[in-house]
Amino acid sequence: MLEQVPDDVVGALKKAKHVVALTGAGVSAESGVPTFRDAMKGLWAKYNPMKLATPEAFERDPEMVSRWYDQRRQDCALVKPNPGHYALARMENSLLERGGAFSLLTQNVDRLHQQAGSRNVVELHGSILEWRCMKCGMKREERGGAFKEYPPRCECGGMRRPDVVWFGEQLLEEAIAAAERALVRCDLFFSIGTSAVVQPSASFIHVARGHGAKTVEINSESTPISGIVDWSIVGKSGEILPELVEKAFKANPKSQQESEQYSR
Ligand code: BJW
Ligand code: ZN
Repeated sequence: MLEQVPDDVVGALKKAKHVVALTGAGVSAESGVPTFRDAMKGLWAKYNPMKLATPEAFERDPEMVSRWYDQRRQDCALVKPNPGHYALARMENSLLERGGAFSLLTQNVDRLHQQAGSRNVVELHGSILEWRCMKCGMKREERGGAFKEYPPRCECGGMRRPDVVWFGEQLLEEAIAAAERALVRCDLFFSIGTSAVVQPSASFIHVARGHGAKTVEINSESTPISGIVDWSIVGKSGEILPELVEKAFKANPKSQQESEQYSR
């Protein structure tokens, strides 16, 4: 296969102590999950996701918005993690094995990172699998078939909504705090498969850079941060990440030596 990862990036990962990866919809694209901006296909083609992912849209038309989310929730149950997800899980394990640290900050709501084995995952925008009652706050994971009514109702009679973060809503305080802690400590920051325009995640790269981290972008297209990062790799995360992780952590005598050197 064509080699796409610059040696410098492999070198940076080999010597990194604390890595942060910020991921977006592009990482799940090769699993068959439409990216956010591609999500309005077929039946939903006439809707604008920027307008649908808002509290105002739910208030105006809870039936339609909850149907859209329920369709996406059920689609998530049909897909599997791809090589990019697995490579990130391997990156975490390999870093932990040599005494390093890894934090995965994801904007994705599909839980595919956890399914692939990633452990230290911060769900910045919540999860589409969790639905919460807007009246009593009861939250429950939903893995079954389609809801019987839209919007689904709680036992208390309240309307239930997906436990995701919509435009104009605050991210969970714990998520922001966990992201901040990781960003100020990391020495290598990856932005992977995200259009890098939705705040506050879009500003994470500046925090990491401001604290001295080297930065890498992996994206199939260029984005507003492509000119800012130390290395921009244009390509599919499902191809780039396995190549990168294989090269940085392969268990050959040389890398064994390097990891011993590192732990001294
Ligand atoms: C591949 C690939 C492959 C494809 N391999 N790559 C400051 C200035 C201006 C505005 C604001 C601001 N601060 C806050 C705001 C408002 C707003 C915002 O950012 N607006 C911008 C649009 C300007 N932010 C918020 O409201 C946030 N809240 C907040 O900050 O609260 C405080 C506050 C509020 C209001 C004002 C000021 C302060 C909340 C944001 C919540 C976002 N929620 C969503 C929906 C979640 C539920 C759902 O899924 O429906 O999250 S929106 C949507 O965008 C979703 C995504 O997680 C998020 C990011 O999208 P992502 O992941 O980047 O996906 P795409 O589709 O955009 O891009 C995919 C990328 O992958 C592309 O680049 C492809 O090239 C690439 N790709 N295949 C590698 N195989
Ligand atoms: Zn309730």
